[in-house]
Amino acid sequence: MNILLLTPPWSYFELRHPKLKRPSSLYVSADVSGQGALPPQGLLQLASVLREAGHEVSLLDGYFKDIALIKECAIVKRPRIIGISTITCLWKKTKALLRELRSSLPNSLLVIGGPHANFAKGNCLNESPELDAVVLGEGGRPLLELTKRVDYKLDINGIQGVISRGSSEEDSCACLRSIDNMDNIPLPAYDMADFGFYVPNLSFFDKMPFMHIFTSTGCAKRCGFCAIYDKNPIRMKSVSYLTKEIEYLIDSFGVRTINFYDDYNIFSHSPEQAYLLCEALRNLKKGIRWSAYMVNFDIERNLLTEMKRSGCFRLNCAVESGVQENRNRIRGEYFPLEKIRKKIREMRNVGISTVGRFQFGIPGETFREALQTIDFACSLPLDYAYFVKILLSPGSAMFNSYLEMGRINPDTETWSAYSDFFNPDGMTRRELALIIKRAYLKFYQRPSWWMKNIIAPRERCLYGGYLKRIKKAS
Ligand code: B12
Repeated sequence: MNILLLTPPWSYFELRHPKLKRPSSLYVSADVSGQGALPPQGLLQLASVLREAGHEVSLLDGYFKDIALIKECAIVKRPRIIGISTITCLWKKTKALLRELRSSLPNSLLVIGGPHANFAKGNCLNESPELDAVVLGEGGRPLLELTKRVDYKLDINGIQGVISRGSSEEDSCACLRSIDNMDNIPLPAYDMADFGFYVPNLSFFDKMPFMHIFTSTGCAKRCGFCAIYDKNPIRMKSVSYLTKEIEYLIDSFGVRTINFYDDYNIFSHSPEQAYLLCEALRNLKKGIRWSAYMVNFDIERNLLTEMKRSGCFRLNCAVESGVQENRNRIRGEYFPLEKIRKKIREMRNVGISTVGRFQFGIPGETFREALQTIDFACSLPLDYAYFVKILLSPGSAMFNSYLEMGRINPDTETWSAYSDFFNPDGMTRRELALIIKRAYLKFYQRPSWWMKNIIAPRERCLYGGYLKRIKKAS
């Protein structure tokens, strides 16, 4: 069967300035330089599952494209099923896309999945009359079942994990977990990603080409701001699977740098497996460079040394807050701040550079506490830091608590990508905006930081490479 997988049209510019006119493509450079744009891993995974089952799959990422172009591609392909991966801040755009697709392809089955589907569930069908079904949770198995039913012209109602016009939300939501063993799913369809088009965030940037990869699905943590892995336990890819995936990326696409993108990944979850992965990466002898997110600071120095030896150049550390109580609230665990300091020092001592992530606007956090966090960030031996308004994903505990306090407008269309939609309870919105500016100024204005990072020859060469890469993408 002919299936088209899409993301709605998007760019960071439009997400930041929804009322302004779409910029010209010259803007791509400015656009990606902030956050980086990466191929949609969810769709790459679904594409490989569908292809393995014998379907003909095409993939189109809406990054820097418009509805007209996407519609044109869809008309050329005439797919039987169109699957769209969407997030809450792009739901309005997705509805407009669905309208256009329906008008020109009346016989295609229109399906959505991804974070917004999991959050809004059956409401998506109420809000978009053109939509046929909403796939919840891990999409592979339900989507395969859906294609089978369409193939055999059977009723699509009553599929586990799929809400359709004729099946109730309760029946469909019983199980959102469709992957039992990560090793049983085929490698993501990396051949469908345009390696020349995407640029990673500066904090993962090194030698190009680059790809981000996931070591797991689900999560073992329950962080207050995240709703994604709400009901699903963690399932890890095995070391041999990961090694095969990385080797495939290197051999087939010339990849030289990877980032382990899951927040809570193999290095946080399973030190034994992490040692084995480092050994396997070293044995590959392909000189791969890698970075990772680091959530768990209870990591042995020996493992850090092994990580460095296997190519790790940077760890992106989720410090979150410099006030112990607020950190505990966000992470749902107690880990002493002073131990975090010690671990970051160890990372640097073994030669891994570090980025600290800090979030402001945690429920109850005061302006004075936020200032304490800035001081804490500046006192850590970090190479870089980034400071954001807490990235509340719709449906998370902290999001719901702000909603209950009446501090979030219940109209979903006002929920922007940059957490501009909530009024914090411990400080004013103005103070929250001010604190972010102040944090960046204070962290990056220190002469010691400039001496270390800008004047050092290796970093100078890295920034130069990054600017060149962005220019090429545009
Ligand atoms: C990687 C990532 C990015 C990358 C790549 C995004 C991309 N195009 O895929 C970059 C850096 C570009 C990015 C940018 C942004 N991101 Co982002 N990103 C993530 C992250 C960390 C992982 C997503 C991922 O690849 N997961 C791995 C894959 C395998 O899983 P998956 O995508 O969930 O897909 C599975 C299922 O969801 C389902 N599925 C997904 N799509 C579909 C479609 C169909 C048809 C079906 C049947 C099933 C299905 O099946 C898949 C396989 O099991 C998530 C957080 C998270 N932990 O999920 C945030 C997240 C998705 N991002 C988010 C946001 C807000 C953004 C930005 C707006 C920037 C920002 N302010 O943070 C932009 C918007 C860009 C965009 N259009 O997506 C939010 C979305 C919140 C929401 N509910 O709407 C999340 C959830 C983070 C958060 N704050 O909670 N992001």
